Amino acid sequence: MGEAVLHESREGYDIVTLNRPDRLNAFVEAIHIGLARAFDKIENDNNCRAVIITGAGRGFCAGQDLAERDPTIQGDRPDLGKTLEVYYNPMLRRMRALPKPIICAVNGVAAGAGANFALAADITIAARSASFIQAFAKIALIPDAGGTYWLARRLGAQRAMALALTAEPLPADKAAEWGLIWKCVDDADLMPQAEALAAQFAAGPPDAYALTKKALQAAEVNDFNAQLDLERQLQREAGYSGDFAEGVAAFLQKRKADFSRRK
Ligand code: T3D
Repeated sequence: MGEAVLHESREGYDIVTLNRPDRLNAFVEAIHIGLARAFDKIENDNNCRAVIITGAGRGFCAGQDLAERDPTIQGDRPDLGKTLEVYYNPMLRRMRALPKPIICAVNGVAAGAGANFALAADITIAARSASFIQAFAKIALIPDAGGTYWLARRLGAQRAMALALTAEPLPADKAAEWGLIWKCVDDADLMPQAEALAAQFAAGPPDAYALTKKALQAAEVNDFNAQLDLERQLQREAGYSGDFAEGVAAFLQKRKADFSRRK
């Protein structure tokens, strides 16, 4: 059996691939451990300035591997709160806190926690053949892995509730039309577009990206005045970063900005 998570470094960005294609990359402990290892490296590597997460084979991720929840093996009253707190939630918190853009390239079906893992990326792009399924109701669970948070914020009450209660697949093009993800592209264009975006971020201003991520996350809870105060504080940091001076100089000199140096 190969590695459950593949991790490659490219010029300025990393690609992390869930790799259990025969199980549609369903989550098992080895995937959680592989993702945690990948993030250990990504968080500490200044050469990695953006991340792509994708899946091997025809699926992106089918959520929790249900073979691990077989009631004849693990008992019929498992503590799922514990598995979320030990395995899923730490990873989702790390993704949100990472001061680098995360692009999720959804190559096929994304179901259960797999769908919501995809939605936790900063930018989610999906292949036209992909779909998003809040599969939980079919096995008598609620959407987890951040699903209730993203559905309620991005879709509005009716669409969020209907997807959660019916477990109907949402095709990628409709997910983009509804604003659940950024865009849907032809299957053959998925990785080229994700990599072009990652390369763009790798050449962009890292501090501005980190501060933008922080500002937009805070906007989910702040009122207008608090957000204006935060923008003032973060823009001050952006101005001090040195990249602003380079960006303005490049504009005035009609050349491409060079954000390659770090502070
Ligand atoms: O437990 C906790 O810690 C709490 C956290 C819970 C989080 C969750 O994610 S709960 C939700 C779990 N996921 C699901 O309920 C989805 C189950 N899968 C499906 O409904 C379907 O497989 C799909 C709609 C995703 C795709 O359907 P299809 O027809 O394209 O593929 P398939 O034939 O169903 O799947 C291909 C193989 O993958 C198949 O195995 P086989 O027959 O070739 O040996 C199938 O059993 C396997 N597979 C797919 N999903 C899972 C899975 N095996 C284990 N666990 C899965 N989740």
